[in-house]
Amino acid sequence: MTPPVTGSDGSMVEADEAWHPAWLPGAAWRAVGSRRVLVRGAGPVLDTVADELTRAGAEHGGTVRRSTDRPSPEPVDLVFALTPAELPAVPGPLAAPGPLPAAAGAVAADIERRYGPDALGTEGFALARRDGVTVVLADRPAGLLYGLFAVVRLGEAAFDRDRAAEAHRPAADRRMLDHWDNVAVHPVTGQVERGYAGGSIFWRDGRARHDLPRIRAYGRLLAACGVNAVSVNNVNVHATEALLLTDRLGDVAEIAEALAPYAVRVHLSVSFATPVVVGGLPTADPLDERVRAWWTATTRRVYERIPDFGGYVVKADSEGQPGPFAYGRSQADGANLLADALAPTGGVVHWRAFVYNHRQDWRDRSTDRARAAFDHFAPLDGQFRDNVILQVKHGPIDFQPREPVSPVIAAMPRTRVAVEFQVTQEYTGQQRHVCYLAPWWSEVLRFAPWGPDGPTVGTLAAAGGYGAPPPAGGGLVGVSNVGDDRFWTGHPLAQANLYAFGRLAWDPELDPRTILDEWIGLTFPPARAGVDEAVGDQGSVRRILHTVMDDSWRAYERYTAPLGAGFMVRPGVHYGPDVDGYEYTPWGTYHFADRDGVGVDRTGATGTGFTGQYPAPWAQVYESLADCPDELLLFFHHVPYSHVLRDGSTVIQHIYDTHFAGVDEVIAMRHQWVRLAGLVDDRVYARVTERLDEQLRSAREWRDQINTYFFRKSGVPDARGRRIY
Ligand code: GCW
Repeated sequence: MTPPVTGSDGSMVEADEAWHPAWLPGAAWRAVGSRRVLVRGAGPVLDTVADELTRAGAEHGGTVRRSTDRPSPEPVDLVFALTPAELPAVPGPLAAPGPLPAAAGAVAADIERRYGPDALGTEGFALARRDGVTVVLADRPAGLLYGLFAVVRLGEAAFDRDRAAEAHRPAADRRMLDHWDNVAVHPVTGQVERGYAGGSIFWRDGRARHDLPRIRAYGRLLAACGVNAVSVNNVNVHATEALLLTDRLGDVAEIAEALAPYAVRVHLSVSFATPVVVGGLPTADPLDERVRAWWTATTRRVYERIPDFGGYVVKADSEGQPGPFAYGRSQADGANLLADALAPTGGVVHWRAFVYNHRQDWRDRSTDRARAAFDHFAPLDGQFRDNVILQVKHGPIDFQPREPVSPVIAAMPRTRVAVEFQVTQEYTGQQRHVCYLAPWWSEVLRFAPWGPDGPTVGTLAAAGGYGAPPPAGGGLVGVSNVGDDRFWTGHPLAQANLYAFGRLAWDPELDPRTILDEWIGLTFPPARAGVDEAVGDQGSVRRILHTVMDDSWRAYERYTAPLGAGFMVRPGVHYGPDVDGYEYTPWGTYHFADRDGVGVDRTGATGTGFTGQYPAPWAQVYESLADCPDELLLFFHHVPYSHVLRDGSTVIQHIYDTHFAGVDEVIAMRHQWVRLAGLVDDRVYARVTERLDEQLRSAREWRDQINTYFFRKSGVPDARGRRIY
């Protein structure tokens, strides 16, 4: 049974019919819900912790006591306690007003001994078990919330043996989801731009939906995977959405209030032209005093209404969005204008680095879209205010299934940098294909721009950069894949991408397989207590889901665009193959296939010079045809079809082989999946089955178009004589 969700008005609504519980079904709470719990501390987030525990207790037979209740000699199994910054020895003030079990005091002392003071920060928690009591301590309320979900993840393992005290805190302070939701349905991009999960949970047909139970349930899911910020409207800000900052601020405040109990802060995407389109000023010039005054006053009003407002997200001078270029000003001038307005209240501006010429001439081989972000932003390093976070897409182009890491991430030591991923599957199967993206993101996060001895992208994103003094933190941002669909994400298995994004933002070192395992355990828990999750039906669910999902991103890569080529998709919708769809367009996304070869020469020696934007050793690795990793070959080099890859295969044979193999993998996925009939919720089963049929159809289409295209271009037959059209 799905747990009821407390509406913001305090009423209980039964969620089961309305939406799928994702990774928080009632059964996932069995271990926690059957314990005697003590919660020490007060405040809205602590109330959330206590409410969650109370609800779980009601379902599974446990009890919850608040420290504000009358002291009781009753023993407890699980303690959640806020610690004062100075951790006292028990029984001291930590124990007031009722005595805490001695175990809690001992854990506090252990943590301080092992990690020193302030080990937990604003969101961290300590977890330990001793003397039969599992103890979660935190310095701040959000830490206890994250600690609660950590215990839920552990399940019985949180109670089965002693655990040495361990401090857990997120790598990155900012773990944010950007919604590309429109308030008013846009004639081209609809209610949610690149949304594949129905409508928006926030907006419908020009208005706020006021569906607070659902927004709260969303906040709950986000907290349970570690996300702590959400921007609630599309980065392409149209006329109606521009009003969210002013006339419709109340709608934003309502969302903020619904999410606050789960420690999720709200941000807004704003248009750089708002002073003109909403404020009635003749200009939006960032250096104009009237413009500055307008942003300052407007921002002050936002904070009066939403005191914990996070800040602004801005897409400027990009794909038709207005920006400082119109006034002959730099991107730094633009970002700093908003940063100054936000500074007094502690807000930040997420300024996107996705600036490029989307009206280029395809005949012009010297312009390279991959270069654009670096060319625009690297020279501005050091010019941004401290509360500007430059939000950089993880690859230099645009969320393709394979790209190198953006060189901007390693180019700006004096700028706070956040890395942006696309959880919504625009270019990775649009939530009709199973495509578990954590292995892809993990590769990016583990990439070391200066070679194996240097920091990784994960470290840089968490720290915000690598300059001295260290910047004040960057973050990880994901474009949300959530909509009002019953399963939240259209494809039920795409929930794993949302979950994994949060977990990787919390800890970029986590292994994608481990994350998937966590997600499976939470989402598909045994229906009964006492079931061994490793054997029988439960074991099958786990094994089969791993088989279907672990390698699904690479399978997707195999049956779509080869060797880092990218963008062989149908223009506009970006679903399904269209090899030349973008080849003669102004979008800057070409593959240059001809009868002799394919790929983009981005070398310094003979190409666009993009390789020179990387530091050593990668500049040299990518420049060299011999050293360039095969999976990025066509991103960096134009090669003949006869070029031999590391496995001895030619490029053309590799294209044929991977495309046949990719489709076979989808067939195998489908075979595996049908074994889950009766073992998972019927509605999940039906939805995934239907999507796998489409995935197989689409994969075959990809295989046949790609293979046929390259066979016709090259005239080289498949060495294995398979059918090509
Ligand atoms: O990938 C492209 C998408 C656009 C999107 C843009 C961006 C919101 O096709 O739909 O616009 O990226 O990231 O701004």
